[in-house]
Amino acid sequence: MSYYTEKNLRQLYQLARDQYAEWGIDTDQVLEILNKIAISVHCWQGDDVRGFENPDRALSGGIQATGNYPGKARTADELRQDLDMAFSLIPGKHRLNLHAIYLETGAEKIDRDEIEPEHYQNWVEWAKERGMGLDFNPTLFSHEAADDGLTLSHPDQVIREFWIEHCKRARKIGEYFGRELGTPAVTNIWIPDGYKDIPVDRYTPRERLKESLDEILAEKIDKKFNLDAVESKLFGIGSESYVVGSNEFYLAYALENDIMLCLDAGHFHPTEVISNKISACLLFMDRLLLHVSRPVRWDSDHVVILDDELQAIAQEIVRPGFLDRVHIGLDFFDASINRVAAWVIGTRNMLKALLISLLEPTEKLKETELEGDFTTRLAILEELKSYPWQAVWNYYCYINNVPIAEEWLVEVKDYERKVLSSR
Ligand code: RNT
Ligand code: ZN
Repeated sequence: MSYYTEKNLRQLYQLARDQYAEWGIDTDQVLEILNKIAISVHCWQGDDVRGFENPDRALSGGIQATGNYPGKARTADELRQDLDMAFSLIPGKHRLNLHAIYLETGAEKIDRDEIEPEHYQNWVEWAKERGMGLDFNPTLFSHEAADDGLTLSHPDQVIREFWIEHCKRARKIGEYFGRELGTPAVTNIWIPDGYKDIPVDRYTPRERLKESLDEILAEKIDKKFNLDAVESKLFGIGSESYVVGSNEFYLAYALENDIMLCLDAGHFHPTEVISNKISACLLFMDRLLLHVSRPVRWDSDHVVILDDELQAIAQEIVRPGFLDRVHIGLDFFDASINRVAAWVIGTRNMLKALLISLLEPTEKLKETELEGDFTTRLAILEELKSYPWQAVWNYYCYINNVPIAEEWLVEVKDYERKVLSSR
């Protein structure tokens, strides 16, 4: 029999509750807050960023899913089945983040400049049945019009216009999601544009990107339905020397145009962290989108683990009360492990990090900081690391009817045997 009986879980929770109460933390209230946080779970972990447009098409754009673990989703139905499995092992109600290449067109060939809301109708129905919100991304890679690594900043106007049209339609699809599901979709634009080697002209491609974005965003869409975001990057494979959409570019663009900036944890210099950018950005902008990821030596998109940076990200959202202003999206794709497990591990870790932050006596710590008592600040922060947040987490999983601790893995292995292995 499992150690995690109702009796044990409740007892451990009571003890933890009393211990946190000593610090003035109400764990019941913390769990209510945690329960309202919707993580935007990315669909593309389920099939190594391939999509259903053309399954033979290789992934391009300087991003890579490495590994060949069996059982990846080959159709939208398979992907939804895998997502249902993953969500059944994650506590709380979350969102799904779709890319344009996850469209369903039957036998019809629909190019990127022809996408319509109807091609995503099955996703909307699926989300509706589950009371979930959807987010969206135009796909400006894995397509012959992006094969030279340039899209919205391309010197060829015809190619630029093709991608502009794609992005305009993506925003309308975001609007459709928002209308249908009663929660705004975040439509995030990321482009791969850049050069492998040192460019002569860094200015003009950026000027072209600005013009393209201006055209894409010209139509005003009610923020009740769609929220626009732009995602910066430092470099990619094949764009090592120059990326058009750099952080300075998009930070300025987002501010000037009252849209959201997307900070991806893997898109900066190796020791530069997005946790330190949240407070600065939110002084000047209403909202932020995060792509929580884990870069290992480069923008490798490893599954998110409960490391220091993940906890720092959560602290920077929770401590100043930014839960309503930060959209937490995940962005990783590991093809070397069970993909359902990857979703479960990464999303549960994001939630654990948020829980740990919510259990912090922040006001008391701030007081010691203001008094200049940095000894106490460091001492308490370190002691809090061994407080029994696990008991609170396990209890949270229990009241949400999802497996406790590693028990979820049994279900994933079972699913692998029964479903994934026959693909
Ligand atoms: C690429 C960006 C981008 C993609 C997804 C698939 O470096 O992080 O967000 O990962 O759009
Ligand atoms: Zn990203």
